[in-house]
Amino acid sequence: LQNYDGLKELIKTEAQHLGFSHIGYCQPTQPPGFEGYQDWVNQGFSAEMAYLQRSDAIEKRRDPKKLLESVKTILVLAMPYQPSRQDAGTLNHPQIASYARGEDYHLIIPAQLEKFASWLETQIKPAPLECIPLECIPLEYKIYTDSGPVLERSLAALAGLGWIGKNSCLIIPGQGSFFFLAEILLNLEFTPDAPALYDYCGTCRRCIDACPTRCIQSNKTIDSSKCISYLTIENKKGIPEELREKIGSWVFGCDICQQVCPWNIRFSKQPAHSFFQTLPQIENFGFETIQALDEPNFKKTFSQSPILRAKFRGLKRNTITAIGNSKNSNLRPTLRQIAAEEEDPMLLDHANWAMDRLAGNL
Ligand code: B12
Ligand code: SF4
Ligand code: SF4
Repeated sequence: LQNYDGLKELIKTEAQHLGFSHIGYCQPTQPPGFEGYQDWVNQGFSAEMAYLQRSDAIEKRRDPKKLLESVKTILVLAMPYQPSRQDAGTLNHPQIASYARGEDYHLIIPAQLEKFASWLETQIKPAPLECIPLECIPLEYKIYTDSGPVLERSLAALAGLGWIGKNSCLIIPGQGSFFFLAEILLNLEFTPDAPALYDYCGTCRRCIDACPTRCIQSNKTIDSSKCISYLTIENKKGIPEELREKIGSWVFGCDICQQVCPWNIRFSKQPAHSFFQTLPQIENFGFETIQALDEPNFKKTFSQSPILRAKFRGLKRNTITAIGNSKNSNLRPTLRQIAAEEEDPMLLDHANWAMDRLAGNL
């Protein structure tokens, strides 16, 4: 079978040109973290994210050939985004996770991956006269970025990109963890990279100690049911009362366990590409903005933003909670008005809680 290692340098240059800072190759075998993943799901740590629990999808995570039968190599790519400059501890402004401050990566990265695949096709296509029938296989590929049953962090470690930190994020030496992962499954043979067997967390446990809800477990996994990122994005119900205070001012996602990481403090740098520039509607989002929004307005305002995933109801719930935590008594009239007009029992419950908290009763 033909090996395409001769293209590796060109591939690296093209990937960088498209915004990917790092790239690694691995074989489509069972990812090293698969058994850990199964345990994690079985112990209920995936909370109510049903897409992580479906047995057919679990089987696809185990065996990438179930995603693309002809796969020979998985290319794992990292695309950096801009870490937010906001002060992590601030209570007087709603906080939005860095990854969600720019245009939605689910819109940007697939387009870049498709461009990459088209380019690769031109590189492997032999000139018509050189074509020996058996070797002239057309390119087959599948692309993923947070969009399918793929164990992205495990594959990235297997492809040598970096190590899994105690906060469960993949960390690239000299780069940190503020990046997205993406994969291209290819029917082309490449020599795999050496897996990242190092672990530079050492005795550090800053992320574990800084996590407001103490949801980072000792085996580099998260109890999602307590993670602010889960509670403010994926969770469609009310935020459990005992956790509302811990949410602080986070209204979408949470960066704390990455912000305190020495590998981010020391190394995270401005990405070369500016895909994820903060959108004006994110920059301008204040506590009171929520009052001026309704469902259609929300959809229009955040049509290009990852925030759409929380839905209007989720963003409103989170913002009400954050107002409750703000210690800003000037926001009482805002809460009072929300409570007076609110018909949704879940949101009304949060508004009443927030009024009590702002009044210093909780
Ligand atoms: C579900 C999910 C969540 C859940 C659960 C998170 C979690 N830690 O499990 C919630 C909603 C909480 C979440 C939050 C966030 N997420 Co998320 N999430 C995912 C998703 C869809 C699946 C993750 C998963 O399967 N978790 C279950 C655990 C058990 O699996 P795992 O995290 O892959 O961990 C494996 C490795 O640790 C491996 N392992 C452990 N030790 C070792 C050692 C070696 C040598 C090897 C090879 C492997 C290995 O075993 C584990 C099991 O397989 C992935 C995309 C994907 N398809 O993979 C994005 C993803 C992990 N999320 C991402 C991001 C950016 C975030 C947030 C930063 C967003 C935010 N700011 O709010 C936070 C970070 C929270 C945190 N500390 O993890 C990025 C992470 C990039 C990175 N640098 O790691 C991903 C990869 C999306 C992407 N394509 O970029 N997320
Ligand atoms: S994202 Fe926030 S809540 Fe979740 S593990 Fe990290 S610090 Fe804890
Ligand atoms: S804060 Fe420390 S323990 Fe946590 S991921 Fe970073 S280096 Fe590892």
